[in-house]
Amino acid sequence: IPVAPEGYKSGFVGIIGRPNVGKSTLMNQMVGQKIAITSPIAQTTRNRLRGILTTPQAQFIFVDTPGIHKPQHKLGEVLVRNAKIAIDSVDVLVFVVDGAVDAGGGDRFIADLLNNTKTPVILGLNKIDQEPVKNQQREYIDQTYTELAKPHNWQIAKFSALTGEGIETLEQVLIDHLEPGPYYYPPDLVTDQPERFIMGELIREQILLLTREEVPHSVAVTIDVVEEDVKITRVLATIYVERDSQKGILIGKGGAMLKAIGSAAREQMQKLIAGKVYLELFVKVQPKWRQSRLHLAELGYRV
Ligand code: GDP
Ligand code: K
Ligand code: MG
Repeated sequence: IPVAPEGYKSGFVGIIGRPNVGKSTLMNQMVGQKIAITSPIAQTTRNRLRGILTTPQAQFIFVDTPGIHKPQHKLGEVLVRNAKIAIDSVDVLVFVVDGAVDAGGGDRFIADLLNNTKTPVILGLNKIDQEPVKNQQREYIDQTYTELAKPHNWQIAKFSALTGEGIETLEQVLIDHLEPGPYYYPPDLVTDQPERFIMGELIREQILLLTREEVPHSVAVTIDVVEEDVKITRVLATIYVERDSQKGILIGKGGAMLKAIGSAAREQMQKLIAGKVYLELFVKVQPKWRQSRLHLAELGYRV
């Protein structure tokens, strides 16, 4: 890693918020490349994922997180505990909210979590490109977020993570909160995750988008082979499900669903590697305990 120029700034930017407010979309927009998968489905993001933006002035390491919601069970408590750790371990936070709808209990729950942190918070009012839902007035919506921010003295930044509107301003606001520091990552790197991990995620994204709620979120994907040839990169991947019925849905009539998943994922992968991809998908049924081992391995644990 090269030595950063005199006065160079760097630091970690945590992206938090309710599910589906656009955290992963924001990270992709900031780094200028799709590294985190996004979908209208909650719990699309499973792991903490870092996205790196290196500009002549600063290096930002964005930390995308799974959405925070009020815990209804033990696993939820773990999520909240992890979120708290994430909150305290970054230099600045973007608390993303959905600007197409008024502030709700979910946002206030997170605001309360932020009560005791020393980390500076920017309230990121996202989706300004979108028409307000539920016939609400934009002025009214904005007012509810002004009130959310007020007791904490949070600065508000308005933007669209989807179109990029307002993103440069957000970048400026963030720079002001960074201290002088080194390059934490090589300047040309956009994520801390290996390409293989993102490839698996791109397949999982298409499964979420195309099968919707029919295949549970527990589906796991492994990338088994990546062979780079001069003209094409050959990728073999396995999708693990828990039941035969789920395998049936994934494969579809005459293999139509798997074909659709494969061709959409392949297109995304071609963008990722900027080259041609040949993708072959396999579907395997595996009982839950085997899957959870797989999942742990995916998260970097030794199993
Ligand atoms: P996350 O769960 O907070 O990571 O949210 P995602 O990034 O997965 O986005 C959830 C949904 O909101 C997806 O369908 C996105 O396309 C959509 N979305 C995110 N940002 C924007 C935005 O600025 N404008 C609009 N119209 N949609 C957005
Ligand atoms: K989502
Ligand atoms: Mg996400």
